[in-house]
Amino acid sequence: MTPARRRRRAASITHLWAREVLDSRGRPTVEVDVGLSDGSLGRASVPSGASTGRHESRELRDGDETRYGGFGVRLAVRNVTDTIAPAVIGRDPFDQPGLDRRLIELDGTADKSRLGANAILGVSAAVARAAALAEGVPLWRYLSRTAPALPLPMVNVVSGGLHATGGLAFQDFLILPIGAASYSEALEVVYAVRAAAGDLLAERGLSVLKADEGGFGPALDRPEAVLDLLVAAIRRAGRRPGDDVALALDVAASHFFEDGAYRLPDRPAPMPSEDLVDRLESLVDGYPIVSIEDGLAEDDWEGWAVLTRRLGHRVQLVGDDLFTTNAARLERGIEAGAANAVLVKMNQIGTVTETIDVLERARAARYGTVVSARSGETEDSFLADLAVGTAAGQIKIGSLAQSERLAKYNQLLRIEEELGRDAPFVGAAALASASRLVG
Ligand code: 2PG
Ligand code: MG
Repeated sequence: MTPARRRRRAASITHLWAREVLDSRGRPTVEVDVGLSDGSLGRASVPSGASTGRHESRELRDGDETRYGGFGVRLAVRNVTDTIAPAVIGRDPFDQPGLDRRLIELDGTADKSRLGANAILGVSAAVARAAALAEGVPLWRYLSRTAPALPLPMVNVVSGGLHATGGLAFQDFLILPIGAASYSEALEVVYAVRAAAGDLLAERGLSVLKADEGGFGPALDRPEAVLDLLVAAIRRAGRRPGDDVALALDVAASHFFEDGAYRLPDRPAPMPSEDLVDRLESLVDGYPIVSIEDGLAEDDWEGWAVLTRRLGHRVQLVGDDLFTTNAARLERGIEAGAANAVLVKMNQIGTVTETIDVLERARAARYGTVVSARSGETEDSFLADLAVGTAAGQIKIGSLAQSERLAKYNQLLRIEEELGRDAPFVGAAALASASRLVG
């Protein structure tokens, strides 16, 4: 049953508070509480990336090495309580665009570095939660401007790059349960494949210790070795690679791009973009890969256009560091024919409204959309509601492990229940929304 929207009662923001809490890496992050005149209370906490793009909005860190290695966020917390609170108390909580415009104006910088994107997003998201409560509707419904739908999960099984220490240059090796008919069935499939991958690693004497997002971080150095492992795991789980379960990569190529070339540990010489595209093409030829994120670096626009011409008709090409959930960068990509999908992370841009605008622009341009968590997360499950409310189609949360990831997977289970037996599930169709895959 879809809960009906209730008539909005007038309410105003009466209370705004922030505190330092810890994220899944044990580092401080900002948590914000918002109180409304009708008694509704909204709370939100902010995630944090490790493989951050250069063009992301800035999170404000104290830099005081005597506390949490400089990662403290007391300055950002103070910006909420001392600067943002006086400017937003008294405002209408239902006017999210107006609130977010005010926050942007108050900060006054292009990258939200004065008040901190962490301070700003905490307020923006907490107000949305409070407003949903005041309206008496679930958050996904409050955020929705379209028919809601449960997303296809894109789930990390093996990690490399900056998220693990095993020696893999590519960051995420993911599975997509494309044969599943519902979100909950998708989770069952993921569980089985992930368990089989763990067994295969253990049988080979490789580490099953968890990386930052709960995936395995084995000492393998070639992407082919991981992809072989995943294909074997899919088969061992009794599923068909490419039909029931497909593969995806987050290459996170910005992090091995130096002085105009790509440097991979298993290649002696630095490579130009074209060589990395060749390498990716051979992986697409050899494995059931349906999606590649950040196949090239964040400012390699020409390379991205080549990559998209070469592979965009065969696989989803997702811009993460390339777009940083930034409307202007997405616009440039649409014009240049770079990528055919966008990764959407609220803290890359810093407000709820700007995030939803990017999702809507991508949809209008027939780019695929993947709502994503960060490698540093909290128990906040906002992004699960965001993915459903905007019918984003795909969600990337990390592995099926660790409470900060499960908070989101579990919230999607609750929403599936709320939506009822015929809960709309985007499934494999999500991949076809990347325009160049269709034509
Ligand atoms: C990414 C994310 C999530 P991080 O690159 O897509 O996997 O990582 O949060 O470290 O940027
Ligand atoms: Mg990424």
